[in-house]
Amino acid sequence: MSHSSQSATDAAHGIPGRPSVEAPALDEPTEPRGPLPPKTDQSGPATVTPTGQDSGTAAERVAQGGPYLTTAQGNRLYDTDHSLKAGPRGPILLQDHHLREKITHFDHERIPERVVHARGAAAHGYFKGYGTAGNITKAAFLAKDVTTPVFVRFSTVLGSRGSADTVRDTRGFATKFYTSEGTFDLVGNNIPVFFIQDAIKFPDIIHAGKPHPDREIPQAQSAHDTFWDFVSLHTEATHHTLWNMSDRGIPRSYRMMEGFGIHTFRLVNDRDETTLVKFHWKPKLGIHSQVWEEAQLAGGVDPDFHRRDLADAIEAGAYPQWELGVQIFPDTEEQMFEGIDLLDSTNIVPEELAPVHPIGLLTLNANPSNYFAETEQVAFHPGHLVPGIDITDDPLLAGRLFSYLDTQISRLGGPNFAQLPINRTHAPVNDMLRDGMHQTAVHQGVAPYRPNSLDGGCPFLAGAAEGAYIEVPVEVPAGRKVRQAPETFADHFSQPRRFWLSMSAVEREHIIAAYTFELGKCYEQAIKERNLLSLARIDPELCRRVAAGLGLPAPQSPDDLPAVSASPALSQLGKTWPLDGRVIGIVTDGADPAALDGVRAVRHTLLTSGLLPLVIAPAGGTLGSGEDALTVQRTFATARSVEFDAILLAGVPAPGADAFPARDAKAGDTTAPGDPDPRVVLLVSEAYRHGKAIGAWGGADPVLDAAGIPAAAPGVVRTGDPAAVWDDIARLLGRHRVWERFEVSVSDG
Ligand code: HDE
Repeated sequence: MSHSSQSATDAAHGIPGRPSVEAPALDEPTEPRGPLPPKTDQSGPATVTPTGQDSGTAAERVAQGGPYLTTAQGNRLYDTDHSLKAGPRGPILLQDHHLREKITHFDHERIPERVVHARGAAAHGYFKGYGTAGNITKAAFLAKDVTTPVFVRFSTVLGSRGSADTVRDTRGFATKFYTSEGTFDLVGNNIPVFFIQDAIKFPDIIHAGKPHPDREIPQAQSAHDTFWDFVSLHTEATHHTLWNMSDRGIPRSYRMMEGFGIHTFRLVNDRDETTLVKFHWKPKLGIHSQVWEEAQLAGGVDPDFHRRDLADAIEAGAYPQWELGVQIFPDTEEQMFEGIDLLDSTNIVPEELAPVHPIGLLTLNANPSNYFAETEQVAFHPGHLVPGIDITDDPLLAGRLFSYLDTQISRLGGPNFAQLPINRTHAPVNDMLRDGMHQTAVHQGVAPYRPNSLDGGCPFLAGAAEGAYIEVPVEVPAGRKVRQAPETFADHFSQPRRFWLSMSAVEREHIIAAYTFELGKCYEQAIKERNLLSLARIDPELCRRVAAGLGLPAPQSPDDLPAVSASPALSQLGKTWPLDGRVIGIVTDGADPAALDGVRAVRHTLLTSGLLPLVIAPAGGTLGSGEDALTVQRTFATARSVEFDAILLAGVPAPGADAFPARDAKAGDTTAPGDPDPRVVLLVSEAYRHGKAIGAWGGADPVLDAAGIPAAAPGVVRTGDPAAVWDDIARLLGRHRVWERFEVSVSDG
């Protein structure tokens, strides 16, 4: 509201004594208007359950409504920019309730961040069961043609809320299924094993991984002494750490990661037969990673890289999808499968031994409309189960069943967090939980206890026929009370060795480089040496190469390295994948109309194929004119290679220049007039180094030459025809990277 129209409004409202200050008119609305209609993604979880029960009104969810600004008590306000004072230059009056309410509320806007998994991004979606699990579970949401709303939160583990997305870390993959039988949370990770076998060690591993307590550095990193100290002294952490050091620790996108329930769960069908399972999420787009330098650059250039990627893809309609699958094992007394202890969460069962059976499809199709209300306040818990899904005695899972409820009480300020809109179940609630901090329900009746004779005996108890959750009455193994792990938990190296043997040569090179980097960041020599001892027990070549990088002698590997076979399913290479939502940078100087026609044509092809083309030019604005004008989306100043999965160089040299994109000489330049712009050369050389496909037409050779790219370099397509260039690039992109470009000297897997 401009000041001049403000005084007019004041006069109309009869507010005395407001001086009229002449100020330039601001481009703001001067008439109150109703709230904008809600965006399609603002509705949150459905408010009416499949059984017709109201799970919270839409009005409670969208707190702001109506044309006028009010206090929390609903008083309309005439000014929110000036405190109430004794004269314009006088002291502020304590009686200014609006000032105190506004500042007090602001003072308390932050809640404690999650102690782990603080940094996250989330989306709404739905899950459709295939009905293929009916034989092993009675869970209704897995039945054919049942659609269940979901909310999924992805996260890093170690970093604070404001840390970078692309750090080397495990990623959380937590799914809340709002089923008709109650909420089921599958609180998993993108790595199928965990650091520890018993929950009692969780505070220890997290203390070791978090920043050092004296200086609080490093943020969101495992490359420091305390982490590697822990890992070397707790060899059960070797397997998870190896996954972290592999490409799985630096995903390209949340959309391109697997998810795992990790623990073994027990399913029960309607004949009360039980089966043990491990849950897997398989991304439709395949499993892809960044390369380390790219991840580091993205951490600085765009710390929100994964958050942005997820939100942009959903907004563009490239809805990410995952298939839910289960590995199935007989529920035997010893709970072992092919010699693998199913209660030890540092183990996987190779898919070659137990295939993953698909049981449903997850689609994420809506971004949250309020980060705090949804992504921050969502509260997951592995104990949120539905009939048909039960737990096992995995000692890691047991501790989690305690921890998640406990942590929400301090994080969300009391025991009533289930009433927050994002946490509300879509099944009817009829509990006897009363009062407490932040109670928003107005419970009726006088007898919140059972049995009672005052409220007509209500509520009643359900049996199996009415869909009650009844724990599977499994035998509990008898034994002495001990603080002890079973003997089968003692093998910490055969599973890591299997992982190493399953990697392709280029993936092994990445693992070697990651260990060399992380251990190279440690100060204590003893910590490096102890970790080399662990590497020697995984593989002699891995140990020798890392030791060479650290400048330390490589310890001898034992003669009896575990005799395990590779699991080809663990490698990320060797397949081709859909390109939905991939980001393609098209660099042009916009000088030649024919070249722009090529850009338009390729852009159209990309858009209609579900990819995201971004036009990069020397300056912002538009290229060409009229209806065909192209909007510049990135400039040479704002574009950096890490944003793109492939680069296209489009155009011909600007008239009079002998190179593309030509650059005007400026004072202090080391480049000559007509040399390619160094920012474009950097873009291309980084993309090349990171194994990205590069296409060029119309005079881009000087850029490629300046970037040091050889004439016959793999994955660089130079022809005259833009459509042909794109066809080749699309084929290359299906393999994610031009793997041939990476130097490999390790032996092949
Ligand atoms: Fe968690 N974990 N965790 N965790 N975890 C939390 O709960 C904990 C573990 C996982 O997006 C906390 O609400 C213990 C395994 C995810 O909101 C806390 C142990 C797996 C998320 C907690 C584990 C996970 C969490 C912190 C060892 C993969 C983020 C905030 C026994 C299967 C969920 C919160 C979200 C969050 C405790 C181990 C996954 C403190 C004690 C194993 C994805 O309760």
